[in-house]
Amino acid sequence: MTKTPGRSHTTSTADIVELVEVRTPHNYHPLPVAIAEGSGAWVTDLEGRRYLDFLAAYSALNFGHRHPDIIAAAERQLHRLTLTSRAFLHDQLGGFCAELAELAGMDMVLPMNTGAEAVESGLKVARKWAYDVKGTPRDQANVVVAAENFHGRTITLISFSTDPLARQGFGPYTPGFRIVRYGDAAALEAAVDDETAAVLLEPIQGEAGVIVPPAGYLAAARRICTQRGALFIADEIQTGLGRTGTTFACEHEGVRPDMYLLGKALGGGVVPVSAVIADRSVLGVLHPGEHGSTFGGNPLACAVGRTVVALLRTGGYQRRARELGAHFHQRLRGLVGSGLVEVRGRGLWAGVDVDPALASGREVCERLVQKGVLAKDTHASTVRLAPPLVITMEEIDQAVDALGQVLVELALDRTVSGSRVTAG
Ligand code: PXG
Repeated sequence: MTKTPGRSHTTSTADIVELVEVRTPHNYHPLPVAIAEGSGAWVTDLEGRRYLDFLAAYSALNFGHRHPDIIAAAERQLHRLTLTSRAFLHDQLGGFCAELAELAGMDMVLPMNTGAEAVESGLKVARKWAYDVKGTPRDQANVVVAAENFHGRTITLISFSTDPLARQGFGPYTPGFRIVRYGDAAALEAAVDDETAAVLLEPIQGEAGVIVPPAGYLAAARRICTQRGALFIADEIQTGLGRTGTTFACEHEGVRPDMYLLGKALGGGVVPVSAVIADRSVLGVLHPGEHGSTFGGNPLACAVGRTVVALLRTGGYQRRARELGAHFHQRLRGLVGSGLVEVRGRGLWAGVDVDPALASGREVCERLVQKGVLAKDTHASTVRLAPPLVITMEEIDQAVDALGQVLVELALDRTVSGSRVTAG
């Protein structure tokens, strides 16, 4: 008897793989691990196998799976009120926006849901600011962005992507963007003109492979924006909220942007929560009807977001990322020359380049799964490592040891297959 996909009772990873294959478009290529439970830095699959989560949902799980404070806040709010729309007020909105604004040292917060929405919102605000405040002629504003950027998947955001996979086949594209080489302050300076509303940058480029710009780049971007009267927008959706060892990655260069974009970890791994943070002189350009979202700033999101802000106010997560991050990077650098060709990153965040002669990033991730470690490849030979900030030193060692073993085994397999070829 043939099974009807979607009607069978799904119990095993194999069932889930089959069902997902048939019932969702193939816009992802997930590793074949079906997670059933998570706690802290650990997840358990449907068959009861345990894994260290070294992806942490691309940093959306900075506080780990089901952090007790975040779950308690969500549960409390679930029993009180979950949604009002922005047609009315509720008792979590003001507190969330005030507390998050204070954490960032800015005046105001525009709450949204996903990262892409925060970026779109930030770009709309920047254009409106250019016309209303800067005096840019109507519809003439431009925004300068970096090559290899990742800011999300909407038509406008992929319009200024340089990744053909993200972009091709989705035109026509939104005009008004200029792309310059990331990390090149002179190129940035040359691209900014009188009609530039904003410069939009990731302080460290995440999806590009955890690319850390040269020292002084963010400070130079700040200076250029100040001199030319353009807004400096920092997309801290992946870099922010503790990951790199500070609340915001811009802090590493003592830079205060005009606008922070946050998402991912702001939702505590529970709900999608994103935000645009800026001073009143910038966010004050929005008036009723000009922008919004049904779910943006909903009570559940705000209650969770307030708990995330409270956790960050302790400074403990930033400290963990800094201190454990130093150990993490030291250990990873020890593998350079033994299967890795480069290690980049900051805090508890690393992009490691696997020797392409040895294996692909995907192959390394597949083997790491067998050793109980979850990580994800990008751009053929890079593996991203970003454990929850609640990870321990011992767990870091366990994962790096597993990576070391995988690299040794791959080298051994190559030698064996190489000698077979020679022998044959
Ligand atoms: N900005 C940055 C720097 C990001 O890394 C976004 C914006 C968009 O966020 P949303 O919430 O709209 O995905 C990101 C997202 C994926 C995926 O599955 C996305 C990211 C990283 C890895 C995978 O599309 N980053």
